[in-house]
Amino acid sequence: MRPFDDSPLARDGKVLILAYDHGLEHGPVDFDGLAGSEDPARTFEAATHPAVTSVAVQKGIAEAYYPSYEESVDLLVKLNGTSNLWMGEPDSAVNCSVEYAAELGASSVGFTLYGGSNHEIEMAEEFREAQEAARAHDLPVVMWSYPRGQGLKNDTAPETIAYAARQALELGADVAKVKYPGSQAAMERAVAMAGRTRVVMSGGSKTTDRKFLESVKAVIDAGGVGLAVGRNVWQREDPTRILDALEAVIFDETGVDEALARAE
Ligand code: FBP
Repeated sequence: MRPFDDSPLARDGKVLILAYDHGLEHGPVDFDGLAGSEDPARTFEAATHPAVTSVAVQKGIAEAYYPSYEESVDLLVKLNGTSNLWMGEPDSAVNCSVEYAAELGASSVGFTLYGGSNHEIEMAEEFREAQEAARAHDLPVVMWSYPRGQGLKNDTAPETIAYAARQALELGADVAKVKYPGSQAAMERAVAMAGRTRVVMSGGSKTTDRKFLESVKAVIDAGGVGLAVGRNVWQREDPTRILDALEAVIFDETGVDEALARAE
């Protein structure tokens, strides 16, 4: 029994996760361009936008801020994560148990798998524990499926992203969060490989409204169910505008021009 459809992680089968684990994964550099963006409360406020189905944070931010937003925001707790200070082969420490995520109020959990890393075996074994515990708690699992490591030349090549999506299906994730492979056709292949696991795109670094929305539109047209996005929302001066446009493209399936017009 897979818990995705009944979960607040999805609305009408679509997903818009607002990711805010960058302070750990990238460090303070991600907050440099916009004063105030280092304040988690600002992103929780953005997550009260009706388009956002869930906010994804690490345990410490969930502990400190979620009690103020329990009524207005749905919580995804990221179970593993590593700082950018780590210089080894890609790996991710398990920082939170599924049990504790549930206690914090999470209605879903997230887990990074670096397929192709020299640490893939240990990470997959850790994922197995998390996925089975999540099943016991009826919590959907989102896999940040990010192939990377010394043997991998191009981590967004179409075949790599198709493999990332397949890995998520094979290992029991409900949602595969993958990088954009560069075209709608490549995303269609990833969606086909993922079978009954839903596919969402990972936002990436900040770009123009139009370029960003075009990639989101290609994902929806390819059969993806949405997006897990961070910087392209909370690094903007006004996160509401881009969330209005994302709501149009993801939930109303409009074109990019109409979405941009709605965000005026
Ligand atoms: P963005 O939309 O800002 O790319 O965020 C998505 C995300 O997966 C975050 O959850 C995570 O912190 C970050 O990207 C990791 O990106 P990478 O490992 O590629 O630097």
